[in-house]
Amino acid sequence: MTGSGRFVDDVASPNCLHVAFVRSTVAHGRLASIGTQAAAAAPGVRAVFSGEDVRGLGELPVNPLVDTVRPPPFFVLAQETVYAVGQPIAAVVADTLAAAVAAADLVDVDYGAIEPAAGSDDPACQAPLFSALPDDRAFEIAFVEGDPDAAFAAAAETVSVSVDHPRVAPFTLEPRSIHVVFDSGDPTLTVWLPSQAPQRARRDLATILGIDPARIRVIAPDVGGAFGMKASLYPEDALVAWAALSLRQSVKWTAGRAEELLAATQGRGLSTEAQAALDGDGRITALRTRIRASLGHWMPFSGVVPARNAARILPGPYLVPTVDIAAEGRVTAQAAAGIYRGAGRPEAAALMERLMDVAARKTGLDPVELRRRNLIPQERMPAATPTGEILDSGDYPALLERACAAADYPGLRERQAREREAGNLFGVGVAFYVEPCGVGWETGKVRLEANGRVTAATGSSAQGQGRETVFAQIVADALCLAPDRIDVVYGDTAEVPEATGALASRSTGIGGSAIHQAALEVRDRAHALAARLLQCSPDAIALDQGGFRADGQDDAALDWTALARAVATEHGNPETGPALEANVRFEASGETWAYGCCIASLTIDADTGAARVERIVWVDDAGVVVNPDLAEDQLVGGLAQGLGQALMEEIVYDEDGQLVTGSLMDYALPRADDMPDVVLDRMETPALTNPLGAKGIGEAGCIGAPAAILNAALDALAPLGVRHLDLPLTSGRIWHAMNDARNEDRKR
Ligand code: SMO
Repeated sequence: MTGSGRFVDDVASPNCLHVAFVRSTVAHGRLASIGTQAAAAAPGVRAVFSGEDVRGLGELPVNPLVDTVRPPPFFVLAQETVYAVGQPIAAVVADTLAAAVAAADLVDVDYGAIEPAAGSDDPACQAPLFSALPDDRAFEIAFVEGDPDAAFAAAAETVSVSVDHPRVAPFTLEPRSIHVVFDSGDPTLTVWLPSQAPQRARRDLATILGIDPARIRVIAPDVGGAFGMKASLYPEDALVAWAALSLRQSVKWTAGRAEELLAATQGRGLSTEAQAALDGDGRITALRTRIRASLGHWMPFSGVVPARNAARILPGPYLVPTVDIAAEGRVTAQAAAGIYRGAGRPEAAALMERLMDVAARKTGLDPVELRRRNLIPQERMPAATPTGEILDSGDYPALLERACAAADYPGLRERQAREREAGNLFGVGVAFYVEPCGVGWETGKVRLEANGRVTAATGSSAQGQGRETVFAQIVADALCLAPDRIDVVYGDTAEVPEATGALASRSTGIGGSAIHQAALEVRDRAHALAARLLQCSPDAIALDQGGFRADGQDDAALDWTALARAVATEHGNPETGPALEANVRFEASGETWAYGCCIASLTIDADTGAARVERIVWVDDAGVVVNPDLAEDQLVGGLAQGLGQALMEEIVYDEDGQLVTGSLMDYALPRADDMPDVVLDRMETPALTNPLGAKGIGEAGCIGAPAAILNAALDALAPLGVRHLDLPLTSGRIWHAMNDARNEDRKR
């Protein structure tokens, strides 16, 4: 905001070279030849690299969450074949960016005969599919619980829905960037990289380059948004690091906007369908679901996550005993699909919430009443789900009632009746959602410095969420200190060698708990030290804002500055150690699940089909909230992205595999004036899996809001007989749906 941030592209190093990539202009082709001579001879050019130069490099590890995953090969630069438009084919390294870009234009790529190879023709993958890879199925996932066939045979009613989620662009304000500093006098390669997981980036880069991770230091300075898109290493990153090693000189690259649309990972791209069996009371007895993911031509580290999340989250917040859930990922001739804010959670929510509304229509029950009958009751918490998850805590029915009260749901339905009477299209959409917040561990280090300030080093990296503020609060609370006395550091493998990183809404719950425990450990050791210095029993002293104080001795306090001085004096004392420092690796005892409910009200212009979301009333339960202002901002920011997905965002490839939405002229991002009124409320049910009781909140806006908006749009159009809408809900799509329904009507 003030211009004082320091992003990777701001980092300067002497004699740094610049890279420009030559990218495939076709979705599938055999590389007959790559003419690099003219480019190599151009002014300022140091090297032109192509596939053959990087043939021996290693592959990017893919998270083995699905142990049978078969990722397509990872190419730093294309080898004999190109698999998607935008795939890097060659890299020009030059003294200036302008020289690199100009020379890249001179590289002459002959694609030979372009024959679309026979690949999957599965229309559900929504892609032009020219996959020439031997197996276009990279993974399968299945969950079966109970006897689905019997449950469906016994059903009083069955309903089915399908929801396809087009791919969307994560669109971080700061594009991808990497700056590799090579210093011949220093065996360590310093890699400036805006990564959510700098420690994993270091490991993966070492794997690809075939060098010792100890030779790499990754630093993520200020990061201008990530949203999952900056969680994995990219082919371009590997090339830049390899080029620095090969040329023994610093090298940098920053993606342009168009390159991001073309070659950054994209989100969603899941097509989903489901059937539900209902008993005579409107309770879902069984769920059958098929999920298909279009993966693109390579897999980032978390490539299986969206489909896996969507599958394992089902049946969401509802009590459904019997399930048959299958998911698969297919390689397609597109940019790689990766995790993006929500990562499977929005898809699970949309599917269940569509089913709820369709079931309500079929049974004649109000959509809220139907949800009431199906939500997991509070007394069942913690609840085991049919996919093997444990929903740790929460009161789903209470939150639903709270959302209905906040939205004046009965009032909305009355208004709807009036609007319909007047010939207006007005819809109300309810969406309940759950937000699993990650498993595993994170590191935290708290140290009392000699000057009395406190350093808190966390493995939870930061991308603009306000991490420093929240983590300083956590440490301040534990140490009875003002937050401005605490310096929060992160994102540097030299400071924090081991970490998981900022993913899956886990940072406050897991990373915050690590830092909280480290702070408590420092506090306890300081307490013992203070007792010794004040010459009294530990029971006789207490910590307050002024420091440690013996009972009844108001003036004789030992504050943190005095303690720091004492520690420095006693340097080498085995009891206090060289510094008052605690290192913690906190492992959560399980996954915590945030949840919430959005109620959207929306109008549709009957002439143009333009949908306008008027208002979203939203109750979220993220467990114990450390900083309410930042929590609200996470919700609203996520909502803006969720609104974009629901109403306008869509990556489009044509049937030749060309990217149609390659610029902001063609790819619609929501703007300030698209935002509805947002009314927020919250519940705070502590998480059971971490000592802070915190759940996640970062992805909620992308999860609940799109499903509520989709339901609201279909609710608005229900009188016309429109039963299905594809996302995003552009005016053109809605207009066509209305028109088709009217024509159907006329035929009847
Ligand atoms: S989509 Mo998140 O960065 O796990």
